[in-house]
Amino acid sequence: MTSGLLVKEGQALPLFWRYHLMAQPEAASASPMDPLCTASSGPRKKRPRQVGASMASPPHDIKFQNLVLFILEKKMGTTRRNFLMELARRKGFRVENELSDSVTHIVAENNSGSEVLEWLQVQNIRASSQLELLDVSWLIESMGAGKPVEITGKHQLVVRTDYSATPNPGFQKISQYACQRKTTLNNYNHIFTDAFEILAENSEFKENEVSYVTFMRAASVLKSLPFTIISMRDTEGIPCLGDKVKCIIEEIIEDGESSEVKAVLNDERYQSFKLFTSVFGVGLKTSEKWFRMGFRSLNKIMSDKTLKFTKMQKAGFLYYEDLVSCVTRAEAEAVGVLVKEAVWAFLPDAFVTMTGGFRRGKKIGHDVDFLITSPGSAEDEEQLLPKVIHLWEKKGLLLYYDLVESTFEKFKLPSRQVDTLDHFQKCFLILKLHHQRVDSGKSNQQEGKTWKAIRVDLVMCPYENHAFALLGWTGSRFERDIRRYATHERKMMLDNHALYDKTKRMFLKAESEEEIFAHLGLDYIEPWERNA
Ligand code: DCT
Ligand code: MG
Repeated sequence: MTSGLLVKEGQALPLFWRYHLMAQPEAASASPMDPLCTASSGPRKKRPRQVGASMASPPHDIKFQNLVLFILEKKMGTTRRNFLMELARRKGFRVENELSDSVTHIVAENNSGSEVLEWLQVQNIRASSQLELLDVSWLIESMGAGKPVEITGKHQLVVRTDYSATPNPGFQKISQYACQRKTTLNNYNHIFTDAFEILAENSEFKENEVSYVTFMRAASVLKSLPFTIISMRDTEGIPCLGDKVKCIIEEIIEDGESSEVKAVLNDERYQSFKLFTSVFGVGLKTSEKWFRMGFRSLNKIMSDKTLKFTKMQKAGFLYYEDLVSCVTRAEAEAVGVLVKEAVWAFLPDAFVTMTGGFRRGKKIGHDVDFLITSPGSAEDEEQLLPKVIHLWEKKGLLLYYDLVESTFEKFKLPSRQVDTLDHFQKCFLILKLHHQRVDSGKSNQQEGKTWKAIRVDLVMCPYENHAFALLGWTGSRFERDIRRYATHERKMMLDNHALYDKTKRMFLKAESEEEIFAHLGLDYIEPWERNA
């Protein structure tokens, strides 16, 4: 990293700066404002929100032409950033609203150099070695001095560059977002990810969202690693691994297991919730109720005359054995044939895509998910699922269904919730899959029973939303992280229906998943690399 101020000559100025320089406005009088925002003079009046401070405020003379500053909003906040930008401009500094090639100095607060570099990487910007990464103290001192002060070590943000010392050569910065990592089913860290998934599940049972997210993110990032963690040094530079998570990794490295995971697996509440939620239609609320009532086994629950079950739970108990035994790929393909036959009988031009875990290349799943869309009329679309259900009912293939009507509204902004269900018309089913459709002769077939009950989800979406629906229904943690990325890194809102750009105040259309990634400035990740 260089020290001292950099001179970059011959670079074209952005248009609005050229305008400012040509206009030669009078410098605004620099008021003795407190750059640390500590002084207050009387009650604070609410000022109208500034959209891009330089546009809203009068232009100022640039005294230091060779410096182009960019102030990072991350961890600083919009208000303080706007305030510092305005003040620096009044003092004659050139401060850019947006990060561009002309920027020579990035000023950040409460960020390490590595964090700034990570942010730049998320923006798809390569930091040149000439770019100064500076703490806000340098800007404050410079504004106080009325000129750029000399950059010393205390101003420069430290970047950890000793990656070559880690035992994983070719080590690259790993993003905190699953949508910037490739995660295949080739998991080199099962011993850790299994542990974190159990801890995450236990947190979910306790409705502890923070702890759930912590363990899921840890499991997710470890699944993306192209090597097995064998020592704590291997965890250096990997995001999403907090102190608690690292303690557990260390214990597993040393003892081969985690005492916390062992305790969870032996915990009566965890065991009961695991058992109860394995029944289709039973969620956390019902599990809690049954656990409090003292139930510990499904047999006792099923034979209890005082309990009332929903239609879904009744089906869950009735087909329990089939539903807990995983769906194989061969079974999923056979269901696919049934779905296509039925759909195409009514809408020959419909597109039927198997989504969920099977699209990501998984060999087994708990259900089979399908997305259906058609370039035809909305009425045809609306009628399709009821017709398919009716057909299967007539053929005796329908063991259970719940048709949920669409609540989709075309211009509704995408949801901020990362885990809410979408508004498309959908049907949750249990289908009877006859064995002749799959490879028969399986050992666990019940005597004389020629079929297996399979959970199937069908989702019907308008043609213009199908790329978003496909991305959403292909799923895994990847889906949550791409939405989080859109919100925090791109000021966009993404859900299963649409992508909305808050800066441009417009919906961004996409015909394919590739286009959605492109809108977000992300490299495309194939479905089988989304097993985050
Ligand atoms: N999905 C969604 N909104 C939700 C829940 C799920 O958009 N609230 C999407 C994301 C994943 C996809 O649906 C399929 O969900 P599951 O079948 O539960 O997951 P899976 O990855 O297919 O796992 P499994 O192999 O167990 O079926
Ligand atoms: Mg699924």
